[in-house]
Amino acid sequence: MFARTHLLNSPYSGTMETALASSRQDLVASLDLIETRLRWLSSWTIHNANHLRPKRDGLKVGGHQASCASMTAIMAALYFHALRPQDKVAVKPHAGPVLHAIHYLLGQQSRDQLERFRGLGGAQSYPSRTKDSIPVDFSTGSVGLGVAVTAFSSLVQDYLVAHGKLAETAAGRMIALMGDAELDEGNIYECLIEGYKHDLRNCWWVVDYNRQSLDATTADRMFRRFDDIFETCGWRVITLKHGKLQRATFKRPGGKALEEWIEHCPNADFAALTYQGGAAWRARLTADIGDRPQVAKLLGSFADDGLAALMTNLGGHCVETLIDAFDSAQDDRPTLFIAYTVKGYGLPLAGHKDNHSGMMNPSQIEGLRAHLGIAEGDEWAPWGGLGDNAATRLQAFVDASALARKTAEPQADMVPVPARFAVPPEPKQSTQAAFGRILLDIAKSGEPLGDRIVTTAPDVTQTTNLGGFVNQRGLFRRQELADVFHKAKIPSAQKWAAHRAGQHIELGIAESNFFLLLASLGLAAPHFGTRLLPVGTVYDPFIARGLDALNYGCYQDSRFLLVGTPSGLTLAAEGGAHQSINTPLIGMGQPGLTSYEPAFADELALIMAHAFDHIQRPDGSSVYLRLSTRAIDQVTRENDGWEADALKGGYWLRQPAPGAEAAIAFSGAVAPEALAAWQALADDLPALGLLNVTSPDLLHRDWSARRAARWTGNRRPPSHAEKLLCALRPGAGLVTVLDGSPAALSWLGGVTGMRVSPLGTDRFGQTGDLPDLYRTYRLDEDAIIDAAAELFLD
Ligand SMILES: Cc1ncc(C[n+]2csc(CCOP(=O)(O)OP(=O)(O)O)c2C)c(N)n1
Ligand SMILES: [Mg+2]
Repeated sequence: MFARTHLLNSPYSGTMETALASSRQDLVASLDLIETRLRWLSSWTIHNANHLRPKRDGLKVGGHQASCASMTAIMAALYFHALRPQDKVAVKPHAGPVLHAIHYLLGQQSRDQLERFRGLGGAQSYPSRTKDSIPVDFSTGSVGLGVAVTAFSSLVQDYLVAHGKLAETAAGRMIALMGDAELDEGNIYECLIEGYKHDLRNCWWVVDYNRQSLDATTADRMFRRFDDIFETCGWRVITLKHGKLQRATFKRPGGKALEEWIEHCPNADFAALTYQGGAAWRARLTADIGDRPQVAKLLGSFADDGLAALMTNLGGHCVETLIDAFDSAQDDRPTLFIAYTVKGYGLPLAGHKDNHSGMMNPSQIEGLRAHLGIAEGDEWAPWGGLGDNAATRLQAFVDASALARKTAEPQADMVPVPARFAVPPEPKQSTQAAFGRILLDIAKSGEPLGDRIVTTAPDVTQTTNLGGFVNQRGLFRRQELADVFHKAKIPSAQKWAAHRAGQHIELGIAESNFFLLLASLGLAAPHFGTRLLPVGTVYDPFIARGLDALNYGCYQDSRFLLVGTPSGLTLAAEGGAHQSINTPLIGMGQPGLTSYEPAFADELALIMAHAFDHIQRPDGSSVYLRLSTRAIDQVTRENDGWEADALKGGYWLRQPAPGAEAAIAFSGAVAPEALAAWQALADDLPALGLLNVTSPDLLHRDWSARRAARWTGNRRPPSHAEKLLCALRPGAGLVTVLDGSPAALSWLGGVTGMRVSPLGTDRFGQTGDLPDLYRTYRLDEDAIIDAAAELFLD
């Protein structure tokens, strides 16, 4: 009876599959065989990379056979039973080879790729969206992030459903397959809290609960605590502690005592006994509970191997238990499956506390091969060790799976971006104010662009000037939320009503969540077929708090616009912890992110129009704008000749005369000081140039690519920095200045071989007003003049 119900509910109710798995027994048998194949192929892939492939560098190749074997049953049951085409999975990084093995069985991964596992151009160590040839829904690697990102993708999916861009029926489950040590990562709990606030749904996290981390076995004290934490946050917790065999045995005379013994067995003891095997289990159980006649009889009914198999028959290795658990959670409630497992299950490494990086030696893998009946030379055969009939049947089974029917990721249309945005007209303004104004204009414009922008901020919506956009477009929530203050007619500049059509996703102060949400929003196009244009604002210094999550988003080639504001010493009265110093270097050093630090509103308008286009282009990237609340006098332009250069990273705000022997190069909010110093020096140095560097990042990248091109045969024209600086005479002097790390600009001296006097901040800030701070940290006009003088003193 169960089998019928199961098949009706199953995504595999196609005729072929029904014929193949006409009974639950068939389904279980197929999944069991697939589990074995996954365990073998993942082990062999790692073995090949470490022991068979020639090595040139003496370095460890690595791979995690024990972490893989821990999850093979979970992944077999998930991928070939529970998964639907619309579901997306983040795979525990160290189970990457299992994912490759799954696609190998499906004929979607080549042997060549597996043979080059962890080699150049081969299957990646950890699943990678951008580098792997198989479909990967989420990259993983930095533990914890791949888990939490699924919650945010579920929120993005809800956003698209609410905005009519995705049918409710097309909504999938966002699934994380996670290691238990990932539960130690703080970002998991930040995400749980945010998920609860947003009424998270359609999310499954499956914990491979092997109670081992990298270093050792994990703390017994956490037993049941995870249930409490997740249930408090609205999750259903399903614990898969025992497999079918264990549950059946517990019902036999003496079984209750055995169950209780397991219940109280410390993690480390359980792991050690697992490693030692059947005889050790028997000795220990006999010593602890063997004085009870029924227990003695029960133990006596198992041979040593059988006893070892019984004791490790945990829920996460029992396909039947797994499919029942997955089948029981068919609504949209977020669900945590705690699947008890043994790290290294079915391998000689099982349970050893050092098995994380442990690997089977050649004779051990040979033993496993023989045990599985795989003929020598057949190691790569997808169904090696199985008879022809079984192989054909299993191939048909996997070919009929939802995974096999999963289509390639959709290509989303580009959202048209106006050629330019109106420049806010105020003669004196800050880049942050201009940013808010430009976004407000977009919100009011009725352009398609405005409908696709989604804004978010970690509790700094108002102080980063997103308020105008939010007032226009509202907050997003699946359930409407009234603005109590507005209803009560209490005056407030900020409307805070939430509804399904809202376009701002409110977040608490957790920058890791902020970056993970940006990463998820920025993957809406490939994940769900609708492009969203995420705009996230954060205080510039607190970018550092979410740096790994930012890196994670960029690594997946997610596309968003990040605005760090306010920044630098211009947060004067806020004090040293709020004054960002090294973010210009983060902007330069982060792949997948192009950073700009505009000084004037018209530069910002130009760069924003470019950015909304750039984040949509296949060869584009995410964009980071470092802005400021410092209102400065805007410059008047004679023409728009500066624009093209500004988009390349810099332009001459004051063109040097031919053969000039010096220039000042600045970025961002120190423009007034740079201009004043230029003016003051003009009498003595009439040829002096003033270079406005809008993007140290672009200038540097272009320059180093040009250098590299010479050796890689991809010739490219002289870099923009070279073109700009060759306006000066060879050996000229350069004063560089920005409100941040001086290293962001001082490298410019190397471009054509110039002497440099670098100014910037390289120590913690403090409270003060801006004149005091700029004087103290030597960013004022006098400092620039002194730095220029220094160039000529020697
Ligand atoms: C953020 C981060 N810190 C450290 C590591 C190194 N590391 C890799 S796996 C691991 C422990 C994994 O344990 P668990 O999640 O339980 O997975 P298992 O291999 O036991 O299944 C650690 C510390 C990492 N990948 N990411
Ligand atoms: Mg573990």
